[in-house]
Amino acid sequence: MTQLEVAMTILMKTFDSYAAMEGNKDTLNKTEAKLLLEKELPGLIAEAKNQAEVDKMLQSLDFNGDSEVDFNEFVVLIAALACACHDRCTHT
Ligand SMILES: [Ca+2]
Ligand SMILES: [Ca+2]
Repeated sequence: MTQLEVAMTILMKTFDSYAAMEGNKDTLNKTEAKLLLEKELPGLIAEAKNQAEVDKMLQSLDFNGDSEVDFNEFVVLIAALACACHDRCTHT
């Protein structure tokens, strides 16, 4: 596999392993989503100043408003983070 393929596989596996912890195994509930962010994206959590901001971040992830984060919604977050990161890395 190429590096990009490996990266995509890791994304899917990471999502699946957290999504399978409780309830619906295809989606992240609030607890699972928070845990994933804390464990896998600690830098992002560190930028949030308080719990309310983390909650807001999680809420903004849930585009269809069903209180769960599905894989599509998760990928949008990752893409947004990658863009922000790319901007920061290439324009400084
Ligand atoms: Ca779940
Ligand atoms: Ca949702």
